[in-house]
Amino acid sequence: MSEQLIEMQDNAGVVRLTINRPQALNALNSEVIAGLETVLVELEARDDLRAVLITGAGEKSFVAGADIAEMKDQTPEQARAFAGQALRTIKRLETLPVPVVALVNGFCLGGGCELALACDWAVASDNAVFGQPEVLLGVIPGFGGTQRLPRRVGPAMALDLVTTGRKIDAQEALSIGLVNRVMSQAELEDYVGELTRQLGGNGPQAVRGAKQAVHDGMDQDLDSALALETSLFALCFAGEEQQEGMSAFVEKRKPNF
Ligand code: DAK
Repeated sequence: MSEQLIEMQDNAGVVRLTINRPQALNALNSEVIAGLETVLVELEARDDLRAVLITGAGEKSFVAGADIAEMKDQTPEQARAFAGQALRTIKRLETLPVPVVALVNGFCLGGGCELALACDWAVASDNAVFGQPEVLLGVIPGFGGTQRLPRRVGPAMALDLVTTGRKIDAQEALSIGLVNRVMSQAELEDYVGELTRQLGGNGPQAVRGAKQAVHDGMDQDLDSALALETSLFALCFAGEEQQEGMSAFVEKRKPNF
């Protein structure tokens, strides 16, 4: 039942996930979150996975936040459990071993913005609207926004957004580094198709290693992080991919990964 709320399309290891609850602007209720977690557990185990794209159904909304109607009467214990389920799921998305791209169409608010923050890339349509409006509802972000937002855009801008609850347009989101690219709705699909083809066509172990180095290194001091990079770099030479990539260069042909 819950899986139907998450649609999955697979094209040679490039997986597109669509949060499919357009009647509520794809708001995250516990059923959507459970469905997403089920799919992510499946993806974690796949060696052939190359890239993941996550989006919301329809052109109006990526995700308009956590489900306010579901949260309204929660006790502190229920709120803690709800946040725990969402945090665990968002962490699974963030730690998938391949690049994860958020395709943001329309509203990207509250829990939606927190979901996008866990992705490696965010590509937004020019009608996208971002924000952490939780304070307007008498709560604070509960799905990681107070922690991932300052790490992405810096503490001053994060405090601006989480304490005012103001919404920003796609251009402002681009200017503060919340998203990588902004384009018209019409251009979005072609661009994302090309991006995922590019990500999917690169050396898969190298792409995984690069993601791991950036993610794990960010939590370490510089010397430890550089040592991690060296280990992962050396590991590249233990597989066939490096041979193929470098041989292809020398032989003036395209590598076949
Ligand atoms: N939750 C539930 N339903 C939602 C929703 C949401 N976040 N956003 C929209 N909907 C539903 C609307 O109720 C409406 O349903 P019907 O009335 O048709 O049944 C339908 O989607 C269409 O929405 P509108 O009629 O409002 O559409 P408009 O174009 O007029 O307005 C809007 C679009 C995005 C500006 C508006 O819907 C809106 O302001 N939505 C709420 C946005 C928001 O405040 N998002 C943040 C949610 S709070 C925590 C855990 C989590 C969180 C915090 C703490 N703990 C456990 C500690 C995180 C909280 C959030 O994410």
